[in-house]
Parts: sequence; structure tokens; C-alpha cells
Amino acid sequence: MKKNVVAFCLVCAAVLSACTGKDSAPAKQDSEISVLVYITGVVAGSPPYELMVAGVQEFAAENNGVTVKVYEAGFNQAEWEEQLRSMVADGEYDLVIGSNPSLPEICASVGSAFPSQKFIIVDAQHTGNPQISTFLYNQYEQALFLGYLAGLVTASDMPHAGESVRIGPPRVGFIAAQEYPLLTRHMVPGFLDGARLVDPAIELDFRVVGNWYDANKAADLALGMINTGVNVFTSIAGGAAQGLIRAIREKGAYAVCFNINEYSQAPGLIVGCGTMEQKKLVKEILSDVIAGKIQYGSSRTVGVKEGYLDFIFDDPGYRDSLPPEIQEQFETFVDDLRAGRVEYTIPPL
Ligand code: RBF
Repeated sequence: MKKNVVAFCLVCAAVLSACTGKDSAPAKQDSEISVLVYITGVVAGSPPYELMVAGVQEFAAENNGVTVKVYEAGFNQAEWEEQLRSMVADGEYDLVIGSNPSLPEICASVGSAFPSQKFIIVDAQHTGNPQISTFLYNQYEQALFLGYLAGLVTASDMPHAGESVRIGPPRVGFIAAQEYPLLTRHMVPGFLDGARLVDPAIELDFRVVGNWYDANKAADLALGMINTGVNVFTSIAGGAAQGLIRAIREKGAYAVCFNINEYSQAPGLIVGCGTMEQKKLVKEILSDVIAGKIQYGSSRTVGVKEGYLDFIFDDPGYRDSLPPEIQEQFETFVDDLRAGRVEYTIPPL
């Protein structure tokens, strides 16, 4: 009898524990989240993607219950939508996070077949879709201060820019991988506006590589531009930007870089680097996801004043390469921009 009672109790305990799930696999907690990092290209060589992946992985390491899958969709843009559709089809991911101005439209199309799928896209602007939240960097501002610095350098008598080596009017160059609205409406106009605050006669030579990986093509473009008098460059070209760096080292010209610290790639020639606080933004976004604080359907813009775009002053590549009077003028300009003393109108996207 005693044995039977014990056996009965054991069975009850087993049933109870199965019901409460204590001895079986732990039940999914509210704070558990499965994230797909959808890379529109490849991670290596593309600062916005490298920083996003680093941010998501750091967040996962610092918080329990966050699982991460990084998927590189490659350079064939015609395949991005189909690949995203197949990645989200079985509902494995609570959230898709990406960084690309062209992603919201793709997500809207894919999401219409999977109404509970959520998407958070940075470096993009899209409103009115209850499945999508976006965060736009105010790249007009970064382009404006980088353009201002490029203008100061091209108007200076630094070794590769002065009267003795100048061909034609002061000219700055912009090499882009491809044209898209954020680039043609914010970044290129911002860069030229910034340069023309130094000297309204400065001209812009704008060239397009045609993809995000062909460094040889970017080098050819840059060499041709240097031959016609461009002596300060910038670029938005992902991995292809390596070709520009090769060209300025070979021929002697300057560059200012968007989004990340590149000074060491061409000491004395890369004279200014901006920063995009993508890692910080992505980590903040993920804590908001867990706290249920993301507003889907809306877009937030972050820039210099909000602390998500800045410039790296504290590097020998800047400090030791530029004449003190250029540094002084540039620092005053960035202070003015931070304090809202520089008036500008951001063109609509
Ligand atoms: N930026 C990169 O660094 N690497 C890329 O491969 C890349 N591919 C892009 C593809 C498309 C269709 C678009 C619209 C933008 C791409 N960008 C890429 C640009 C990137 O998302 C961002 O706008 C710029 O880097 C400026 O911050």
C-alpha cells in the first residue's frame, strides 16, 4: 500500500512538473527574442553593416534569451526580396533588423504575406506600416561638415592642394557605388553645400562605380578625377572605396570619410572621418524591443545634435595632418552645427 502511495505521488509530481514545464525545456519567456540581421550585401568592408552586426551581437552577449542569425543576401539586389521572403516564411524570427534605405519597401512587400512579422530598419525612412519601424540618420548633416572640411582643404596650400599643384578651379570629388534618394538628395547636396560655405566657387565632380565591390573601377575613376584637378575626395562605396584609397596613396590627394575611423588606411591623406553611432543605436533599439517601446509605423531621425553622428577629432590622422588654422575653423563649424547655429534646410527624401 505504502509503495502504491509513493508511486502515485511520483506520477502526480511528474505530471505536475510536465504541466508547469519545470523539468522539460524552459518555456519561452517574454524577454526571449529571436533576431534575424538581414544584410543587404556582405558585412566585410561595409561600415554600416559591420557596426550593426557588432551591436546586435554585443546586445545578445549582454542579455539572456537573445538569439541572433546574421544572413548576408549578397550583391544581387534583384534577389533581396525573395531571400527575405524565404527567411521569414516559417515565422522563426520575432524581428528582422536591417540597415539600408531600400529595405522598407522590400519589407512592406514581404510583410504583407506575414502580418505578424516585425521589421526594424535603420538608415531608412518609412512611415505608416504597422509592421515596420525606421530610424534615419541625418546624413545631410554629416555630409555638410565633411564637405566643409573638404572645402577648407581644397582651398588651402597643403602639399597636394595648393596653387602650385592646382589644375583649374578648386574641385572636390564624390565617388558613389550607386545612386539612390538618400545619396542624391541628402549626401551629395550636403557635401557640396558644406564645401561652398568655404568658397562658393568650389565645384563637385560626382562619379558612380555601378556596384558596391569593384575597387578597381573606383581606383580608375579616382585616378581620372585627380588628373582633372580633384584633390579632396569622399565616397559612399562600401568595399569599392578601397580603390579610392589606393588611388590617393598612389597619386597624392586627400579624402574625408563617412561613418567610421579610416585614418590609418592612408595616414596624412585621409584627413577627416565622421562617425555613425550605429552600434549604440542598434543596442538601444533592441532594449526598446524587449521593453515593448518600439513605435511601429513611425520613423525617427537622429543626427549630430542627438549624438548619433559625429567627427573623430581625437586621432593623429586629423591632429597631425591638418594645419592648425584649418582645425580651428573646422572645430568652430562643428560646434556651431552641434549648437544649432548653422542654418540649413534638409531637402525632402
Ligand atoms: N553601404 C555599404 O557600406 N555597403 C553596401 O554594400 C551597401 N549597399 C547598398 C545598397 C543599396 C541598394 C543602397 C540604397 C544602399 C547601400 N549602402 C551600402 C549604403 C548604406 O546603406 C548607407 O546609406 C550609406 O553607407 C550611408 O550611410
